[in-house]
Amino acid sequence: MSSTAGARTRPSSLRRSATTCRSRSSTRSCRSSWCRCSSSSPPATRPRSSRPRPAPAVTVHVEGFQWSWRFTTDAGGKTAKVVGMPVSDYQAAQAPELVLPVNTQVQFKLDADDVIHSFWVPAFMFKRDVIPGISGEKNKFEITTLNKPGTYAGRCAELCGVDHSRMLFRVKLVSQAEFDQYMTTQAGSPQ
Ligand SMILES: [Cu+2]
Repeated sequence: MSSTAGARTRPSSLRRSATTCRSRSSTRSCRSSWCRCSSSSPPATRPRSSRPRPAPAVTVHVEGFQWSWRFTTDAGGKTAKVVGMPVSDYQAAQAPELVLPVNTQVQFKLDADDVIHSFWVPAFMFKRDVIPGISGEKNKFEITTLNKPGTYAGRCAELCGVDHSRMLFRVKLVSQAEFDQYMTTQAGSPQ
């Protein structure tokens, strides 16, 4: 019992150095003092962050202006454009509508030429400022859309001028088949 207890109390570094390399035919990799090849663990894999990320299925170029939005959607080699007009709360049904598929990775690129706006969809729990001088190539983010079809309200969250409150828009989430149909019918014909 005493010999077993003694082995248990040895420092882990000593246990490692006392064992021999069982998993490698060459001792070349054992020259480094940090080598722990005796543990028979596989070689380190590439860090997760270095793996290429899949391209988003849909890209939306969002342009804020006084006082509405322009949405340019690219998906599957097709492009659809929506140009909005300022609307009041009681005209919300006429607000520009951004159509997206449910449960899909979407990249938003944000641009503005006049003043700072803020793109906000409360149901997505995300908003981001749209800033003149910072292009959409730098000011961008990705989300996965909700997995629930429906129409979700959007608005500007930055006081940007006298008609700021009229910068309403809608995000309509539809099935992938409906989205494909939308892109086919809307491509090249701005609303
Ligand atoms: Cu605003």
